[in-house]
Amino acid sequence: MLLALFAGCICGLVVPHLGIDPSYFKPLGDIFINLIKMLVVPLVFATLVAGAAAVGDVSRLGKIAIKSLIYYTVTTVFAVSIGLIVANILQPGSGVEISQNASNTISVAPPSLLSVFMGIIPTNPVKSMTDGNMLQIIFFAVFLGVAISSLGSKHNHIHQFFDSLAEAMLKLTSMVMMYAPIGVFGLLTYTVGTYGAEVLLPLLKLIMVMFVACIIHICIIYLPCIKYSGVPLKKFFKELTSTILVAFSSASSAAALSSNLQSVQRLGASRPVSSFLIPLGNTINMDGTAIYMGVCSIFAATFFGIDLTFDKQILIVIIAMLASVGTMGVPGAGVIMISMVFTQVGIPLEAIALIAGIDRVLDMMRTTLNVLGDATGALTVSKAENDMHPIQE
Ligand code: DAS
Repeated sequence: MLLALFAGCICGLVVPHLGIDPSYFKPLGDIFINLIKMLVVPLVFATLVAGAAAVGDVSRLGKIAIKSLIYYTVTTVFAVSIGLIVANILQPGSGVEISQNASNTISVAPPSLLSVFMGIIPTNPVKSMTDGNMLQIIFFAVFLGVAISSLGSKHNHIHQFFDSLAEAMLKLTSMVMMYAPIGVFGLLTYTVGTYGAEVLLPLLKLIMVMFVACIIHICIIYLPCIKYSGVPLKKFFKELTSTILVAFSSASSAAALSSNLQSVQRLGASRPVSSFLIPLGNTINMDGTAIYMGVCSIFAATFFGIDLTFDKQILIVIIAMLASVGTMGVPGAGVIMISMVFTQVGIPLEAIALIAGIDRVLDMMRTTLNVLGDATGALTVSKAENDMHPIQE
């Protein structure tokens, strides 16, 4: 993907001097954008129904589930908010402004926050899916998942169907991501060839802003939680070194799941709590992805000259929190899900192509934060349950 980024930049700088119109390359990118649009609705629906059915009837899962969901909600809201605040201060997309009509983008006029809350309950779930109304899709998927889990073992086949559908959508996502380098090459050749090389400077700033936001989140949220759990900081990061390296290098929190589970149990988290929270957190707790969605929303809006009012930024917190719940722990999942956030607040999806070129770097950072959040959550809830064991040396 990074090679596609550099190839697209070089090609974008060269083709205008050869008398070639850069817009000849745009269809390569439009195919990528349309493939992403194709994935979002079925991927979110299937993974959320399967995820909600896995969590099951919250009353049955008792205090652990409620404490876990409170921890995940609070830390994810903080994550998006930190991403938005840092990006508003550092302005990663400033320097080059492409007005929407110039980029021929199709943008959705964002609804007001009140109409979003009033409209979250779908009157026709099928219409919600054909309209791509992500909040209504998420609302219906979560309720359907909990309903499926309450049907009991007699209807396990329904749960298995949605699990299989979620797996199939994951496979389709990885197939679409195989085309991504071509799409990124086409869109970057068109973008750089049309707007010039200065369009790339904000990308480097975007990586820096993401890094700063992640460090702030660790210091403000995770360090106090680790201290509360009674685990020494040095021991925590030493024990999680292998998990961090797996997450950073693979950009997949699913790949780091088993290492993360072993690490938190060695750090004293109880088996019942850790074996519930780590897999659940791996599925629905993605603080790094939430930060990424906040930071990239400000980057894309600034880049395309869109004014994100306070109302719209509150909407981004809600959508990004829900979108991060639906993001799977595989490479590149976040760049697909961010289209939900962009669509809902009127940011052109073409911004995804710019971000996709450096997404691997952003993915490595956000995935590392995702697994750190899962480990911290398991230790925090274990401590809250008074169920911590001695640290294994
Ligand atoms: N790479 C995903 C993960 O494994 C996160 C993302 O793409 O946002 O957690």
